Amino acid sequence: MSVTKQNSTEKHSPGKKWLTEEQKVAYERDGAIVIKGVFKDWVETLRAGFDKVLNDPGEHGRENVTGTETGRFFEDYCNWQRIPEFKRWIEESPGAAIVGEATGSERVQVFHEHILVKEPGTSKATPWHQDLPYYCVEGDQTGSYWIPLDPITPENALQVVLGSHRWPKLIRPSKWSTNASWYKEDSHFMEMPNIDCGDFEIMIPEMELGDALLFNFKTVHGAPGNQTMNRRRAFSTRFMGDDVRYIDRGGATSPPFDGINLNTGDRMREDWFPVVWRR
Ligand SMILES: O=C(O)CCC(=O)C(=O)O
Repeated sequence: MSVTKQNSTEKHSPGKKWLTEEQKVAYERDGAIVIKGVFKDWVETLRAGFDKVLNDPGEHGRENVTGTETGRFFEDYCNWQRIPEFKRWIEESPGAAIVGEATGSERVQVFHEHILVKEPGTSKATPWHQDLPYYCVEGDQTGSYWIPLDPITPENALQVVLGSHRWPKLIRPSKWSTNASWYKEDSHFMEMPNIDCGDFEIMIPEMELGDALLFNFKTVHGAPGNQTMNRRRAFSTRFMGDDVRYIDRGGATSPPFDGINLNTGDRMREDWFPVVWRR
């Protein structure tokens, strides 16, 4: 059986449940869960797509290591329509179905995918942040995957602050290099608390190849640099469930989605963000 057929069968298995009741409760309570082994057959496919983007970055490709810092921290996003491996993962893997289950949604749309690589010896950390304030969407029924494509250790894994998706206000988004405000008007956001003060429960997931960390767009997350001897590639995809709507944040978001032509409160347009799973 070809890999494509096998993966299609996986996604469309009628009635197949990917999550246990405990995992669904944990997703609601903690805003993040580790899903073990489900994406084993996809690691090679995603690595192939990842290499294509590295060799031919898109318009959003960005180097995060500058000046005297060491290593390389490169990221890029919104390439899935031109990278067949990513398109197949979005349309044929159980990823969208799992987000449907985790969020109790009737339908799931793809928002975008994202790649991140930290080469060995990269000092640059990923600062603690929430993704939602950077996005042109609002909603609670959301799911982002973080799928390592190289073996990871607690030294270079993504870390999440459990329960932070339920904080009463969104955190002020900022430019990672300078901490300058992302938007001109941001008085309605709150400042990031000191996550390392000991008051917060931080999950540092233990993951193997084929595992995924699934987290809510509001869950605070961050990662150290990569001081190991191995590359650390991570592939991510952001999916949107039933209650997700467009919001005009008063400035360019990340990703920017120029020309989206929606008003606050509109459903996300299906020609740009296709429905990839229905219950
Ligand atoms: O891989 C990282 O260091 C950061 C990942 C991240 O922030 C994300 O996927 O939203």
